Amino acid sequence: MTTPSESNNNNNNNNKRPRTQLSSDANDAASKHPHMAGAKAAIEEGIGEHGRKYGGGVRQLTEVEEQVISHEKEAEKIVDSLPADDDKVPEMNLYMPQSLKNVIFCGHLVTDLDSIAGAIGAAALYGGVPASASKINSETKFALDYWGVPTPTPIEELLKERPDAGVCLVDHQQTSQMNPAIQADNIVGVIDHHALQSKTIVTEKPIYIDIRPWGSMSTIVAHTYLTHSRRPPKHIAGMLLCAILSDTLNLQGPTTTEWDRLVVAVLADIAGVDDIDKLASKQFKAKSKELANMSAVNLVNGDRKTFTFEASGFSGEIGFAVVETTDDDAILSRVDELLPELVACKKEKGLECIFLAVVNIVKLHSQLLLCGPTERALAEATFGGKYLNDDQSLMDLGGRVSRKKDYIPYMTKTINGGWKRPMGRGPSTVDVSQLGTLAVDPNDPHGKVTRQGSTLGKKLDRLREEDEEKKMEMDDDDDLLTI
Ligand SMILES: [Mn+2]
Repeated sequence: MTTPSESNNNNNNNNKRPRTQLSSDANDAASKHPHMAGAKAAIEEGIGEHGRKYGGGVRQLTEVEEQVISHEKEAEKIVDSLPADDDKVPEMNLYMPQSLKNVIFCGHLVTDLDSIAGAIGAAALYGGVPASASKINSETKFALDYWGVPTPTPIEELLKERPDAGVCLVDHQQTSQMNPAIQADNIVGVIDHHALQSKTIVTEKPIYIDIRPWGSMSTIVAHTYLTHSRRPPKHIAGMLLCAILSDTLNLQGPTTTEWDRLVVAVLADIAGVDDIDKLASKQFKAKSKELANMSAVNLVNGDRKTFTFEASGFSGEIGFAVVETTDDDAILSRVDELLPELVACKKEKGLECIFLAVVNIVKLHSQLLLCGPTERALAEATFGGKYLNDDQSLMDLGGRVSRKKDYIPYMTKTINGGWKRPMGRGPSTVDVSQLGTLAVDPNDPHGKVTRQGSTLGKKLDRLREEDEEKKMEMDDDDDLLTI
C-alpha cells in the first residue's frame, strides 16, 4: 500500500468545497468497481456539481462523500490487488502472531461499535472468537442487523466455558475499562488506538501489541487484512466500515487520519456500499435513540447536509442538520449547549445559516433550533411556527419531519421568492479564537468528540443578559442572539 501523509483533519475552513469531476478513468473503473467507493449514489445524482435538487437549492457532497470520492482510485487499486477469495491466499512472510490463534477478542466496558466490530474483525483475521464486554448500544445493534452478523457472546460466558483462554484486548488497554471477568494473566494481546495512560495493563510476559494513532481500532484491523493480502468478507468489511464512521464522526472528527479515509473507501468497495451517506445517516439515526451518549459536536455534525442557493435576495450555503430521536425532551434540556456548537459549525464551515431540526420519530413532529437572527427570520418566513421558549431559539415545526420533503423545498421556495436576510444585521461578531478546538477525551472509551476552550457559551449568556436589560429599558423585542 502507498503511504498517505499522516495529517489530522483540522482543516475546518474549507469554505470552498471541491466539486466532483467524473473522469473517463472513473467510468472505466465503474464497471469493475460499481460502488465507486460508496459514492455511486452521489455521483449518479450529480450531487455537488450538476444536481438541481429541491428546486433552487443544490445539495453539496457531504464530508464522507467527498472523502471516499477523493480516495476512490487508490482504494480500487488496493482492492484489485487482493485475491478474490480466501482460498487463494498467497504464502506470506508477514508476521501473523500465532499467540492470537483461538483467543477471545474483547473490547471495552460500556461497549461501542468500534469495540464490537473490531473484535469481530480481529477474531476473523487472527482465527479467534469475538466477545462483548457489556450490553451493546443501539448503533452497534443497527450495524450487526444491517450486515447480518450475530451479536458476540458476553465475555463472562466465554470465560466460564474456557477459564484459561487467552484474551486479546481490542479498543482499550486500561484496567479501568476492562471487563472484570478478564484476568490480567490471560491477556495475550492488545490492538488499540488510545493513549497509554496511568491505568495501562501490566503483564508478566511479553504480549502482542498493535497500537496506532488512528481514528478507530477497526481501521487497524482492516489495514492488517490488506497488508496480509487478505480480503475481508463482505459482512466484516461492512462492520469495520460502520465502526470507522462511528469513531471518526463520518471522517470529520479531529482524530481522523489519511489511513481512516483510505480504508473507508476500500471497505465501502468490498462491502458493496453504493450510498455511503445514506448508510452513515441510517447509522446516525440508530445512534440518536440514545442521545445521552452523544456530544453537541456529534449532534450538529452527525447528519448535516449543505445546500447552495443563488437567488436574487440571498446567496450562499445553508447547513441543515437533523437529529431523529425517540426522546426530544433530552434535546430541549441541551439547547444551551447546542446553540454555541451551531454557531461554531456555521463559522468553521463558512455557512450563511445553520439549522438543527430535532425530529421525534414516535410522535412524528419536530422542533427547530435557531442560533441567530438570520436563522429566525428565515424560519419565520418559511414555517411561521410558534416559538417554544423566551429567547426564540426553539421553534415548533408541527408535523414536519423530513428534510427532503418538509424542510428544504419550503425553504427553497421562500428564498426563491425573494427572501432577504434581516436588515441592519452587521457581520457576525464571532471570531475564530472564540470557537475553541475539537478534541477527543483520552479517558472516554467512546472517543466522544467535544469542543474545548470555546467562549461562545459565555457570549450567549452575556447576550441574553444584555437583551434582558434592553427589554426592560425599551420594551422592544430586539434580536437576542447576534452571534
Ligand atoms: Mn475506538
